[in-house]
Amino acid sequence: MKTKLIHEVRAVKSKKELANIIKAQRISEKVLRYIVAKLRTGVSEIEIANLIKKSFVKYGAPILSFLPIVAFGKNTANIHHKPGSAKLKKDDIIMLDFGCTVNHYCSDMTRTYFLGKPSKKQKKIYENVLRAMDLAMNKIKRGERRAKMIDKTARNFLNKKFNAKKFPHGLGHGIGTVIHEWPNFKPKSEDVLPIGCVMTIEPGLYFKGFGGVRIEDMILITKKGYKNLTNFPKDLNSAIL
Ligand SMILES: [Mn+2]
Repeated sequence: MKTKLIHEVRAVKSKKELANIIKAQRISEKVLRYIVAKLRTGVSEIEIANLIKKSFVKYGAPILSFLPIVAFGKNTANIHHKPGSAKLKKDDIIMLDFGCTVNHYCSDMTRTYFLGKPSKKQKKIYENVLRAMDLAMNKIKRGERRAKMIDKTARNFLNKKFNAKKFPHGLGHGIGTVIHEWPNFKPKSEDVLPIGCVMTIEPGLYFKGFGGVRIEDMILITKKGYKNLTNFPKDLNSAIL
């Protein structure tokens, strides 16, 4: 019998571990609901980031998975934007990426919003990112467990519609007591997803000087396919504020 390496053992979550991840995710969803209601013109990225941190404290999960990403307008083209003094303007794209920990287990979620009716280009970007996500998830549903093939499904679709450089990161990652753990969705990944691991699916498109869209859910890999652990709308209509 092949000895399992520690990262392979760690990837498969017990019921208890899973319950912690889900609890962390539910708290994040509460925070996101509250934050979305606070998105008005004139508010700054830093103010929203601070509000996110405060809300997690209020909901009993003060330890975050990572520092919240809050980006407005052109800043959404920056994958790991550090919240700054930029103020929210009408027609801006808004990117929110955050998560918290419960008993050391992390959650991770990204949503992108439009303050006002999106332009044709904004809409096209959003719809294609969402479609790429769907395609990847359907691939998993149909039994694909090779990380690189799942990444490829989303990547090939986006590369056909846009320049290949516009999706410059992996499709997602394992998540547990650390925010990024094995396995990884990347073009050159040799990882095979074990049943019981929790993965993020987070395609994105980024246009320097214009903005970007990333949408991220967490899924549990199951015998039959997957279970989406994220319970927060992501259809285009829900993304228009
Ligand atoms: Mn992530």
